[in-house]
Amino acid sequence: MDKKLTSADYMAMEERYGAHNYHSLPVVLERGEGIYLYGVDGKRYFDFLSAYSAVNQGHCHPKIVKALTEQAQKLCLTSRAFYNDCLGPYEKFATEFFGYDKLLPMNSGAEAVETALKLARRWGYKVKGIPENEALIIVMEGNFHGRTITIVTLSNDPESYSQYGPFTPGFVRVPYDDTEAVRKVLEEKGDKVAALLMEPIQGEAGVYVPHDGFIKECYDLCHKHNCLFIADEVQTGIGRTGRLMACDYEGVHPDIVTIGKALSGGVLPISAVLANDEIMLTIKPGEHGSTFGGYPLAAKVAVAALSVIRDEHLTENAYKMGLIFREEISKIKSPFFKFVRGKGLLNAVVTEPQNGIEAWDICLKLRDAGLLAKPTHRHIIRFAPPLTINEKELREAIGIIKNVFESL
Ligand code: IF1
Repeated sequence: MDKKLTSADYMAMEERYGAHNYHSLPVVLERGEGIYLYGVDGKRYFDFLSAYSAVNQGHCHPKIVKALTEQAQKLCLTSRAFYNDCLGPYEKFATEFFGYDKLLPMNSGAEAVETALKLARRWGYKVKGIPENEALIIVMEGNFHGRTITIVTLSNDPESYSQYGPFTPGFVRVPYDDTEAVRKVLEEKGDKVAALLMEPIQGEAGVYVPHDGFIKECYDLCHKHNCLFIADEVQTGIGRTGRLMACDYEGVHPDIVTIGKALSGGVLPISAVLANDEIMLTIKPGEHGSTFGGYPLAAKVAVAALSVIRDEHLTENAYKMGLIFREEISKIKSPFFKFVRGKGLLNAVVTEPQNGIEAWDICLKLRDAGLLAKPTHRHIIRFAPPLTINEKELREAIGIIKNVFESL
C-alpha cells in the first residue's frame, strides 16, 4: 500500500521534476466542486481566483463534465483536415451567442490573441491598403495578452519580456486609460494603423478599470481613422464583469474579440476569435490553423459552458454579487487595506504593505482561513470567485477576508 503523499511531497515533486516558471501559493489541491477547492489534507477552500476567470461556471460543472465525458467516448479529434458533426453546430451557436458572422477556433488565449493580430494585419493590407509589412497595431501599457514572443513584445512588464528578445516590430504602445494618447497616434500615423488592441479592464495589471467612456472613445477613434478595434475579453468576457462582455457596459461591439478561459468552464483549453466576414475572410484556407483548434471535444464542451452561463443567469448574478462584494469589502478597517476596485466578480484589493507584511503574506493567512486568492504585482490581491456563488456563500467569504485584514 503506497503511503499517502503529503502536501510537502507534492510540492517537492514539482520542485524536482517541473520547470520553475511559477511561484505557486503553497497549497495542494485534489478536488474542485462549484465554488470550493479541496486540499489533499481534506481542507475546504473558497476559490477566489477561479483559475484566473476560467472557472466562471464553478469547478467540474456537471453539465460541462457530462458534455466532455459523452463526447470523449465518441470522437475527440479529427483535425480540420476533415469535417465533423460538432464544429459547425458550435460555430453557429457561438456566433449567435456573441453576435458575429464567424468564429475562428483556437486553444489558448495567447493563440486567440496571436490570431487576432494576424487578422488585423491581413485586413490592414488586403482591405485598408496599408503597404505590406508596414502595418502598426496600437497596444496599451500595463497589458497582458499572453506569453508568446510577439505578445510579450507588447508588454512593458520586464517579468514578461526581459531576455526574450529580439522582439516583433509593428506595435505602438500608449498609456492605458489615456484617450488623448490614442488620438495623437492615430492623427500622426493612422494611415498605417491596422488596429488597436486592449483589455476592457486590465486583469493582470491589478483589475485596472478605465474611466467610463474610455472603451467607446477608443472604438470611435479607431473607426474615425479606418482601423479595427480589438477587445481581448479572454479574462473579462463570458459574464465575469457582470455583463456578457465587458465592452457591453459601453455598448461597444468590437470588430474583433478574443475569448478563452471560461469558454470551457475550466475543463479544457478552448479559445476563439470572433469577427464579421470582411475581416474573417481575409484569411483563406491553409493560411492559419491549429491541430486541436475547434476539435469535437472542445466544440461540445464550449456549447455546454456557454449554455450554463445563459441558463443559470451567471452574468446577472456576477453583477449583483459584485455590488455586495465591493460595498462590504470597502468597509474593512485595516492599515493594510487601501481600496477595492472592479466590476461584477472581477475585483481586486490594493493593499498597503507594512511591518514587512505584503499581499503574499495576507494570501497565506487567507489560505489558512479557508480562502484561496493570489497577489498580482506584489501589492494587489485579485478576488474572483466562480459566478455561481450565492449571497450567503459570498457573505461568508467576505467575513473571512475582513477578519484576516482586521487581524493583521
Ligand atoms: C499566466 C491573469 C495573467 C489574459 C488575457 C490573454 C491571456 C490571458 C486578458 C492568455 C491569460 C492568465 C495567464 C496566466 C495568469 C493569467 C493572468 F491576468 F489572468 F491573471 F498572466 F495576466 N488575454 N491570463 O488574462 O491566455 O494563453 O493563458 O490561455 O500566464 O501566468 P492563455
